[in-house]
Amino acid sequence: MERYYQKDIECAPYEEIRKIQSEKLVKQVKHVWDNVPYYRKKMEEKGVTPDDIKSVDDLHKLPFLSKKDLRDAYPYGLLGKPLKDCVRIHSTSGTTGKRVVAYYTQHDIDLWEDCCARAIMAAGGTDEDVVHVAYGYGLFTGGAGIHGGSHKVGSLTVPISSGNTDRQIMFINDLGATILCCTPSYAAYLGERFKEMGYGPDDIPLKAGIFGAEAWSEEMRADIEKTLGIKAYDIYGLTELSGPGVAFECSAQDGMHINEDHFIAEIIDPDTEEVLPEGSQGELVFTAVDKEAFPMIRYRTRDICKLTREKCSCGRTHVRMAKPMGRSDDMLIIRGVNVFPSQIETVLMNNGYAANYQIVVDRVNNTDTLDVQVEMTPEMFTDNVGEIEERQKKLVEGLKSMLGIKAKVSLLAPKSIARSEGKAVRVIDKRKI
Ligand code: DLL
Repeated sequence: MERYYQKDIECAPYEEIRKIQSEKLVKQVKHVWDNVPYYRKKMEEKGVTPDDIKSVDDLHKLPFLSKKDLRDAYPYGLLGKPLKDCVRIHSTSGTTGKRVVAYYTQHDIDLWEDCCARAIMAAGGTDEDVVHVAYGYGLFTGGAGIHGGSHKVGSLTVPISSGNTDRQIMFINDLGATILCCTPSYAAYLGERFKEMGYGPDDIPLKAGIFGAEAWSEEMRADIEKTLGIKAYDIYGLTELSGPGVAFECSAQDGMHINEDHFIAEIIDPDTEEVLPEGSQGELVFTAVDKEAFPMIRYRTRDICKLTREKCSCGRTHVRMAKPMGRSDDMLIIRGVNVFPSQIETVLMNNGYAANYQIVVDRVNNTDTLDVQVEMTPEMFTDNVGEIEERQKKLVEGLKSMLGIKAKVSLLAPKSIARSEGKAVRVIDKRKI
């Protein structure tokens, strides 16, 4: 049995977790009713009062919160505590419209860092580890959250932030970093750079990686694990709910345990808003039952995934979420067919390509076009036209069978697509421009 950070709670029987959630939910609903006029109005409009909420079974009676509510209530409309009790903000990296600004009391920071500490422990971290935090620091939650979690575990924390890849490599080597934390696309880039510099997996001190903040495929995991010689763990979270650590992977690497003592998860049909049974694919909705300053109730994440309560070999009992397929707003509709970038990534990686690709969507003569541009790896790079055509044909067929529609494939020379230090931009949709 591996070490647990908070075994009592992480391995508690379902009934116990449900009891904790119910007690906290009742309190939290009362808290927002009393302190967040914006949400109270939403409850009144739906004809529900705190008296109607007696347990988790009543959750469905409460109104949803959406990104639109966050925009409408910007900047202070959803605050659950006076500003004098808040100690920090973080914000999303959204490029359009107003950013989401999330507030934290010291209590909120503590519970968030606790969640991140659980994630680090679940990835095998201890106070003997050197945790290299290459998520961005600043308004983004990645750096600060993992940093706080690493302190709680007692690991030596390296707050390097993102960027300056060669310096990252020097620090990893010189300090003997054992756990790398960054986006999966940046981990892939670090792997590529290590390889170019002549390091094989056995020459790199890292043993584990905690990667999240964007969708990544199982194929990409295998690739990163092989290049860096590590076990790669997924971590999920969003600014509205605190940041990383809402859910994390354990040694089973088979779905992410949601920290259910703090967050109640539901899956809904994004169109009808109906709650779906366990195992169904739909939009993930969270209720944060402990957060004081920014108390999200039934927050619609727009992330599409599934939940399972099947027993996990690690012993943890908290519900697991599958890797999100992507956000409902990342989903492309091409000639009427739903396409997730992660499906394209799977085809590319199954054919031996690395995750250096871009998806360009356009509309020509009223018809949507899909152009998948992918770099050849240095090993496959050639100027033999016949060979390139053969490769392109294979990818076109693979994409057709995965997506059901025809895509154009462009094979590019190695290093022609810009590398990302944070969340990778994979899709260029020219139809919206
Ligand atoms: O990305 C928080 C985070 C930082 C998570 C570091 C993990 C590691 P936001 O910038 O608010 O917060 O973006 C949240 O990113 O709704 C998902 O769409 C996506 N996302 C986060 N983690 C994963 C993951 C941070 N493991 C949005 N897999 C979420 C897929 C993820 N998508």
